[in-house]
Amino acid sequence: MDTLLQQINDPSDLRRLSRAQLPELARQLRAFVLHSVSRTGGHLSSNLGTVELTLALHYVFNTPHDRLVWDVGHQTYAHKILTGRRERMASLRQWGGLSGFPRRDESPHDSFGTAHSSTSISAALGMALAARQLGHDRRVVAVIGDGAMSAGMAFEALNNAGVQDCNLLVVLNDNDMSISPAVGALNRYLAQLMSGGVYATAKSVGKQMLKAAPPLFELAKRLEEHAKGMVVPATLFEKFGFNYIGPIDGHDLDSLIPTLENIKQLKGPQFLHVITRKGQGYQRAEADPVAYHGPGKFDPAEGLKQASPGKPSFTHVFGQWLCDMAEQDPRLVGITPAMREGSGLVEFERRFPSRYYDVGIAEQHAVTFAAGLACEGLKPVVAIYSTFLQRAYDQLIHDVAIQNLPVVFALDRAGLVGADGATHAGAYDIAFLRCIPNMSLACPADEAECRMLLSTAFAQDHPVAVRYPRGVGAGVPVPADLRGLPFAKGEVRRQGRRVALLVFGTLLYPALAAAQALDATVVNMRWVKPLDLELLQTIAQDHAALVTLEEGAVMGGAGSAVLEALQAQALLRPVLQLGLEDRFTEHGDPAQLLAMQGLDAAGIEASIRQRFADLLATP
Ligand SMILES: Cc1ncc(C[n+]2csc(CCOP(=O)(O)OP(=O)(O)O)c2C)c(N)n1
Repeated sequence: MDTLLQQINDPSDLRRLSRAQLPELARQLRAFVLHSVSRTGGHLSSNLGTVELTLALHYVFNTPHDRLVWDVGHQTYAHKILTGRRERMASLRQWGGLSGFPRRDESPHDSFGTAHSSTSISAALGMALAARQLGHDRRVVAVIGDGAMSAGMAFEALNNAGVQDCNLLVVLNDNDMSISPAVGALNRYLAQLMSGGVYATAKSVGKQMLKAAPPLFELAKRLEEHAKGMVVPATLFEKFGFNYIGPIDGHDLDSLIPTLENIKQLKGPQFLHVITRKGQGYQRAEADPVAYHGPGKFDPAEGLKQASPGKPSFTHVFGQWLCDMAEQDPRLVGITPAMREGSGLVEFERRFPSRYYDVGIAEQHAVTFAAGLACEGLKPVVAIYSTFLQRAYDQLIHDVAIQNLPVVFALDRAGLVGADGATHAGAYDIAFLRCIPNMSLACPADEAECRMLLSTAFAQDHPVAVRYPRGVGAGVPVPADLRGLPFAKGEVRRQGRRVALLVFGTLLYPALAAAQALDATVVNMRWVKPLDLELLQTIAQDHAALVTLEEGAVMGGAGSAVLEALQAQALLRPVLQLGLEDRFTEHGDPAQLLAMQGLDAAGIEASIRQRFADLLATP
C-alpha cells in the first residue's frame, strides 16, 4: 500500500487530503527529505525547517496558478517532492539531474529561478503587479529567510511593495540563523518581536482562527492586533505599508493553515512572520544546524563523520594565511558577507574577534564598508565568493577602484563549483575585473602560490583580487612564512617548442601534462592584470602559436587580455583560447564538467592538436 507521500504527485493531490491527514504527511515528507539528502548530499537544515510551511502553502494556495517564490531556493526540497519530483530527488545536484534550487525550466511550480539570496520580494512583486495589469486573479507569495532578509535588496523591494495595491504575501521564515548565526540589528529586532509572550498569544490566535466559521476575520484581526500591541505599537513591516501578522509557529499546521487561509482573503501587501527551527525533526541537525546546512552524503543513524585530513583546500590555505598575516600586521581586518564557514574565517574570528566582520548577506555593503576601512589606513581583506562579488560590481568600481584603495579581495569558488551549478559558478570575475582601472588580478596555480600571491596582494597600495577555486589543488607543500611572489610576473614552467601554453590559474597542472605529450612550452602567467608583457613578448617571439588557458569565461577573459596585448605590440601569432564556453555550465561533478569542456589534460591536448595540426606535423 502506498504511503500518503507516494500518493502526492501534484499539489492538487495534497489539496484533496483532509486536514487530519496532514501531520502524518508532514512526518513522511520530513523522513523523505532526510533520507534523500543523506544519499545525495545537499542542503539539509533549511529543508527540514520548512516542511510544514511548504505543506501549508501548497495546501492553502492554488499553486502553480498562485505563485510561490522561494528566496535563495536552498529550502525547496519539500516543494520539489510535493510537485511531482519525488522520484527524481535521487538525482539531485548531479549532471542531468534535479537542480538544488528552483528553476523555471524544471517545473511550472518553480515560478522563479534563484540561488543568490534576497530576490524573492522583488520578483514576487513583479508577478503580483503583472497579475494586476493583466487582470489575473492570482496570489503571489514570497518566502524569505531572516538571513536573506538582511540584504539591501529585500528592503528595496519592501519599500516599493508597501505602497502598491497588490496581492502580495511575504512570509518571513525566521529561524534565527543564516548559514552561521544570524547577525545585525534586524536579527535583534526580530528576536524582540518574538519575545514577551507575543509568540504564545499569536499561536492561540491561529487556533481561534481554526475554530472560527469562515472567515470571521475581523475577530481574528482584532486578536492579532491585540497580540501585536503587547510588544510594539507597530512593527517595522507595518511602517513599510504591510499588514504584519505573527509571529506564528511554523511547525504547527494548526496555526499555519488557518492563518494562511485568512490572509488569502485579504487585499494589499501582507507580511506573515513564521518561526521555524533549522534542522527540525533530526536531532543532530537541530543541535548543529551549521554543520548540517550543506552536508555531503552521510548515514542518518551515525551523523556526519569527521573528515580525514587530506590535502588542504584553497579555502583552508586562505584562512591560515589570514590568521598569519593578521598576527604580523595589526591593520588587517577580515570581512565576510555571511560566509564565515564557506570562506574559511572560523579560526580568524576565534583568534581576532575584534577584527572580524560578518556583515550579513550584504555583498554591496561589504565592499563599500571595506573601502571606508581602507580610507582610514586599515588593510581590509574581503573574503567573497567570485559569484557573490557580482552583486557588488558598482561598489568595486565606484567606491574602491576609482579611489584606488588598497582592499584585498580573496575570491573563493573561482571557476566551476560543481553541484551548485551555474548560479554559483565563478565564471566571470576575470572578465569583469580586468577592465577596471587600478585593479589587479592574480590567479595562483596551486596552494603554495595562493598563499604567496595573497601576501603579494596585501603588500600593494591598490586593490588586488586573488582568485582560487573550490576544493583542493595539486597538493604542493605550502610555505609557512609570508613571503610573496613578484608583482605581475609569470614564470616559464616547461620549455618546449613551436606551441606555448599561457596558463592562468590551476589549469597549469593539466596543461603541463598535455604539454608533455606535445613538447610544448608552458608558462604560468600568475597575473591576468597586469599581464607580464615582457614575458609575453619573449614567448610570442619564440613560438609559432600560442594557447591561453583559464577556468573562466573565454569571452573577455585572460585569453582576450593576451590577444589585446599582442595586437598592441603588433606581435601577430595564432592564438587558441581555451576556457569556459559561452553558455552556463549546469550542476555536476566538477572534474567531469571540466572534462566535458575539454579542460582536462586529454581535452587540452586534443584541442591543440586539432587547431595546430599542420604546425605539430612539421618536424
Ligand atoms: C547573494 C548571496 N550571498 C550569499 C549566499 C549564500 N547563502 C546561501 S543560504 C544563506 C543563508 C540564508 O539564510 P536564511 O535566509 O535565513 O535561510 P536559512 O538557511 O536560515 O533557512 C547564505 C548566506 C547566497 N545564496 N546569495
